[in-house]
Amino acid sequence: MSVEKRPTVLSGIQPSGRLTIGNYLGALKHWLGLHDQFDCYYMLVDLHAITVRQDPALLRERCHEFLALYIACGLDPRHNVLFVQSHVPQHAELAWVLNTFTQMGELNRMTQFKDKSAKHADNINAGLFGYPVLMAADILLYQAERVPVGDDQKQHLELTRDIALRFNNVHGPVFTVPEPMIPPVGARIMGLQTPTAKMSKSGDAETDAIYLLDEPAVITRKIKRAVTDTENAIRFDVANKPGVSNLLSMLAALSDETMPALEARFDGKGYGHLKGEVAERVVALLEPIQARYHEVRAAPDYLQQVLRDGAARATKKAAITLGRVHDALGFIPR
Ligand code: ATP
Ligand code: LTN
Repeated sequence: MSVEKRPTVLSGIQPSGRLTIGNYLGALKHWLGLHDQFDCYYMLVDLHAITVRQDPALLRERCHEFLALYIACGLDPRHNVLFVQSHVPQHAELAWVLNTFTQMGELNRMTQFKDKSAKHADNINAGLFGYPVLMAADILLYQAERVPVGDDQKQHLELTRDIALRFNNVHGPVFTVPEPMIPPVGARIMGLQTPTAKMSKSGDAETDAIYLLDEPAVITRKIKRAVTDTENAIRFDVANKPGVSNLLSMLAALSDETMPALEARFDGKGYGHLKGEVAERVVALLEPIQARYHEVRAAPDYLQQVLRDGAARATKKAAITLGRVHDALGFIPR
């Protein structure tokens, strides 16, 4: 296959809070290695992050931190386009157009909107409501075939597909209709203290999440204190044993062992055993990532160069699609 004809993959993470093991197992991990088959675009979605109020200095700091973590996790900027959403003005421009192809009723049904507006009741802004339209613009601008995300983004992906099909029905085949790539295990890691709710990077409870930059001793302590149940039987049963099932899911995602194999291996063992093994695996995964992170983070000029290159490469592709969209709509060419 010639290099120009390779299909495109795109994904993004909001630079809010701190990256968690959930973000890694549900999304980031699956971005690695795709560049062999796809043209890969990975973003820091700062335009999305400001739908919740952010401290400006902290937002800037986090963008650098997340970029360094992308690289430390194994995303090589020579093989992946790494960029910041706000550096490519076409995202906001296409979102405006796609707003006119999205119904209020569709946006009203989005569970992330419902969750976030309950959490930020004092600031239910129009950006929060239109969030999925901007996400559709992110994806459709690059004609992405595949979008590797965690389970919580499935509904947004379905809406993106509907918007693309609707535009194409009116104006001809301008957009590629994307497919989600949701991993079979690890797509929904739950909180350690509240295993009935998704582990979140901007949650309030420090002990609910494992952050990629947590010290090994902190990781081990958090896992040892994770909520389980009183039955003392290790089996995967989300409805009745959410805490134990979450630990098993993490282990399955970390070890590539199947759930039946894990259940058999832990048959008759105690929760302490399971927690010990999960902690060991998480620490072994994160130690080299953290070491590499500190190296990369200490090279601000390099990070700046990565972002400059990424923005230039992304803009090139985005401008082509936006030109086609404007042409299809009947806008006079500049
Ligand atoms: P926030 O808490 O700040 O809203 P988040 O932790 O949900 O953020 P996002 O930036 O919304 O993180 O998501 C980045 C990627 O990580 C998405 O692909 C999302 O599906 C995935 N992801 C987020 N949380 C989890 C989780 N607990 N388990 C698996 N994947 C997750
Ligand atoms: N909405 C996503 C982040 C996101 C994204 C995207 C993911 C914004 N644009 C494009 C994949 C593709 C989230 O909240 N996790």
